[in-house]
Amino acid sequence: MSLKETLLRKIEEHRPRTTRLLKEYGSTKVQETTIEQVIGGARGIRSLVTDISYLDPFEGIRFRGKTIPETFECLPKVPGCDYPYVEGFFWFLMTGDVPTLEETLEVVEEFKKRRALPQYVVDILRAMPTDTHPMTMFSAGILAMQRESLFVKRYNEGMKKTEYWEPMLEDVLNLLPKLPTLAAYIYRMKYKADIHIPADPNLDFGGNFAHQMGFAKPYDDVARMYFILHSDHESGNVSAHTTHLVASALSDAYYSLSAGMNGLAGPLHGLANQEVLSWMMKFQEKLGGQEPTQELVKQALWDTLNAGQVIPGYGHAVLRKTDPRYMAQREFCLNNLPDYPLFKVINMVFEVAPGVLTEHGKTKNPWPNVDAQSGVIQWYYGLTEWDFYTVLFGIGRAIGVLSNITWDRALAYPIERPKSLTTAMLEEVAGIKS
Ligand code: AMX
Repeated sequence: MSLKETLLRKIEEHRPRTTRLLKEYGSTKVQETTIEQVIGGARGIRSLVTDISYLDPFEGIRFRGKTIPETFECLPKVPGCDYPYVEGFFWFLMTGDVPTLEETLEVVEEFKKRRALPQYVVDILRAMPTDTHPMTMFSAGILAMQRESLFVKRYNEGMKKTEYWEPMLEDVLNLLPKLPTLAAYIYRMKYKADIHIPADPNLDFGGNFAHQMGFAKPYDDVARMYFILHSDHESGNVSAHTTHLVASALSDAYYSLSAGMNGLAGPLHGLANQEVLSWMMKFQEKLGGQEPTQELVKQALWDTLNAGQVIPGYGHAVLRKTDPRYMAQREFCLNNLPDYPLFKVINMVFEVAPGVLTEHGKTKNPWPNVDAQSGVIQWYYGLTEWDFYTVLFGIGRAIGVLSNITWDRALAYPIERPKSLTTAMLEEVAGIKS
């Protein structure tokens, strides 16, 4: 069965569950909402549904019910490589089924056919000022391709609501394979003397990305690991939620993903991996050749906090323990770059920062998140232009959020519209007399 046929079967099985919940249990209470949640960025308000991933505060992420190690273990691997095909992972996120090698290779071939970047996108990128942030270029490149949307075409022709997911899937299948090509073009144009490397028809999503970026093995595995780890973190994070929100207006995949990427570009979200590296470099500069010690790391962390800044790569809105995505990357580092000095400093921060943050007393989670560990791997393999790191995150995140918006249309989730209150109304709820 093809991906689309499998998905159709899954969707038809799933629809009655959503319909039943709505019809028979629509007025059942999920939770009470507090003033703290209303003012505090909707933190913890249970108002989104996704079956693609679930984030437990203590265990961390599960993709379609599987932990990170289980996910890496179960999926078909690229021959001679340690990590699975991104294409197989995409099938898994979309359908909830672990694909066979044959099914995986079907997606690999489909993606190859669709990965070329239109010339007008190249022209747009080239027209942007050279100091434009790579995330701005990435988002603009995605948005520029909106004219290709089949969802818009079919919508304008008039289609039934139950069919919405089909052209959404088609848009997703056209857009996702172009993202590594778009990213590699931006990278080579900005940082590698504008010399570009043509795609290799024999390579998969991760392998071809490494090739077009100009990085030798095992960077292909780094890319596969990175994209899978960053793909999804349930629906409430800024990039996933934004993509879902924009798509809820029946905006197509291009509009929605571009918007999600703009949210990812913020320093409290995806840009944190760039901030971690920049913090590390400033710290090393301050050391002026001295060997880093726990005392010096502690002092630098306090200097950051006392300057009113956050420690990048630490804390999380949902997680209350070390992010398993951090641990998966740490394991990669222990296997591949155990003696690398920057990795050693990162480990020192890992030993010291939770204590400092606990003593500081503000953050609810003093443990590292995914971003604390990802930059060092890129740096080690020669990708030192940290402005680019969030683009890597963006390619990965697209796999999850594009799967989610396909399901959003399949299950006919409505336009999103939470209700707001005035401060005076909240004061009234609280019983405050003016
Ligand atoms: N360093 C210093 N202070 C921190 C902190 C950190 N790493 N993490 C949280 N705090 C502070 C908050 O700024 C807040 O202070 P305030 O009361 O003065 O406003 C207080 O602790 C309580 O915050 P919280 O409830 O623990 O976190 P949150 O849900 O509001 O925010 C996050 C979560 C990730 C934005 C925050 O922990 C942070 O800013 N971390 C550093 C940036 C970072 O690593 N972001 C990446 C997150 C993962 C991702 O999305 N890629």
